[in-house]
Amino acid sequence: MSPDDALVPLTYDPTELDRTLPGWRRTLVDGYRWMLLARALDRRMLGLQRQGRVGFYGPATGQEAVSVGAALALTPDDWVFPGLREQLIALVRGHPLTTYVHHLFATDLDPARGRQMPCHPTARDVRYVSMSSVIGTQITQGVGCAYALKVKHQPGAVLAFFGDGATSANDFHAGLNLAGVWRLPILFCCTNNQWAISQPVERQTGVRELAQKAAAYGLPGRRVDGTDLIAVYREVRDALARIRSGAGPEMLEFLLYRMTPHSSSDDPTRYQAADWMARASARDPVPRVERFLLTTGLVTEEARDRFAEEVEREVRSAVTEAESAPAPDPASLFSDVFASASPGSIGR
Ligand SMILES: Cc1ncc(C[n+]2csc(CCOP(=O)(O)OP(=O)(O)O)c2C)c(N)n1
Ligand SMILES: [Mg+2]
Repeated sequence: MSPDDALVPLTYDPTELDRTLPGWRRTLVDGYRWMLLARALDRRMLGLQRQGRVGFYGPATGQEAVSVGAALALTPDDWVFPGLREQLIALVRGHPLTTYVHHLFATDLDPARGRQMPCHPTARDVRYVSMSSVIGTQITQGVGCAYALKVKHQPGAVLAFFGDGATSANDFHAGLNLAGVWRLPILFCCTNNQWAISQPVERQTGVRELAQKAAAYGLPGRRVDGTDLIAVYREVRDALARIRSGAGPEMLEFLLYRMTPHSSSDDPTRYQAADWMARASARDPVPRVERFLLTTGLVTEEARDRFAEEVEREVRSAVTEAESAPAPDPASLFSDVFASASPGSIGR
């Protein structure tokens, strides 16, 4: 059996989508192209990391439908507090790919000037807040932002992303608790890729579905197929509509498969079952949406090949630009850190 035969297809009826999801054709084609770009970026960056040209990389292969589906459901007023694998959201919202690649290479044109770990970008232009690597902290930070939106009567909602492992961290419980008490405009998005590095989700929690944890804090929680771009887009769009109308916070659990090592510092062959990748490939979000688009005629094979070439070119050109950019001046170490440099500091 070829991997294509094993693929679990998306089985939506286009006339039903016309009725329930206005604009879905354009959204899906755009989303598919972004997913191709993310995959090209992962391939290239993992290769560059192995060559010692990038320090660290946390791939999102297998998780692209969540980032793209969510990003396409946002408005410019919304804020994103990402986990390790949601950089694509910043790109879909308009953060330039070259700026993100400058961040990965820690050049002087990285908005954080090389002070953040690679894959932890900050994209102020699109309300995408840099994450701390400490698991779960973006949850309470997102809750703080949602609280600010509420007390200042500002429009918009917050999306806070975190993995399955983070649902066992203190910040998850503190964050959902306060959001529930204060009825804050926040959507908690759990990307359940079934692994916290080498710890499988069933050895981490006694609940059947992580979405059930939301009930403890008075929030609706729902499990969604995180490998289905249409399902993600629809669920995030609908949840945000409820949240914006003042209905209070919610949690979505996106079930998906991590299709790469945890990061460039990991070797999953030491702990994953031999059939893991075969099971994951059957639900690979990219071929799933691609096959649907080809079958419905929304994308032709020529357009698919053209997209694939274009995104490769975009990634290549961003890498070329970043590799020729200067490193940050060591004297800039304290810039933006202190109002006035302390005695003895560089660049006084
Ligand atoms: C408080 C804390 N404990 C441990 C770690 C080490 N660590 C980094 S990633 C990770 C697993 C995270 O798993 P999950 O939340 O499922 O996210 P995923 O990486 O699978 O997307 C761990 C334990 C950390 N960064 N912070
Ligand atoms: Mg995980």
